[in-house]
Amino acid sequence: MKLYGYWRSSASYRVRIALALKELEYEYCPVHLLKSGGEQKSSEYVRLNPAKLVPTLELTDPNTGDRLVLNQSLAIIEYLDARFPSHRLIPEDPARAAVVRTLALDMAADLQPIANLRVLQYLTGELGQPDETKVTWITHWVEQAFTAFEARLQHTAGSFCVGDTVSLADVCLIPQVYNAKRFNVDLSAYPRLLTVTEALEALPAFIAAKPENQIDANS
Ligand SMILES: N[C@@H](CCC(=O)N[C@@H](CS)C(=O)NCC(=O)O)C(=O)O
Repeated sequence: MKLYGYWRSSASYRVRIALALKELEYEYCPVHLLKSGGEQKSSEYVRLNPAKLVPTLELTDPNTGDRLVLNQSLAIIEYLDARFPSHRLIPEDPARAAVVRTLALDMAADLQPIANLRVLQYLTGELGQPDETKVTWITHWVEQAFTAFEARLQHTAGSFCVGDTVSLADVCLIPQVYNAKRFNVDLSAYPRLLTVTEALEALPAFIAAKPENQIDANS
């Protein structure tokens, strides 16, 4: 298996956590999002993902022997969860699965895309906004998303986001906390979220997947 990603990409970070939780071996292929105007836009990478976004997972389908090229972190994680059910990230119970997906989508669908690199580059580039606007923008959307997440956790959390089992919700939360900290967003208004984060950050799979622990860190 090959994972094309970038150390600071939250969508890549999600897939790294899932792979680590399932103890799957893979080759990590860095795609630098800033160098040379962004390697995600190179013709070589666009053949893997026409959306010009990381991550991409490349692997062989065990049933057909065909090469599979998967995009969209949540689609990748759902695939891994179905194929390698050793540590289920999406519970089998439909109601519990819906709760897990709700929290996961709060982070991966509603928050991450509006703080993505190309959105921020458009703000400060084409729209001519100063760098401070970028920080104001990120802080505003993180606060909206984390306020709702904190309220949800009051009903769902145990040691982790949903009860005491690590799920897709946790896999999606941690990369957004990393991003929020990177932009110095004050997280003191979200005590439950911080408690869950602390518990998750101590787990070996989450440590292995950390941006700082990747071969392309600080590149
Ligand atoms: N919904 C996609 C989002 C992927 C995405 O936004 N990737 C970002 C990094 S987290 C990216 O490649 N950004 C490059 C850019 O904005 O040019 C997924 O979950 O895989």
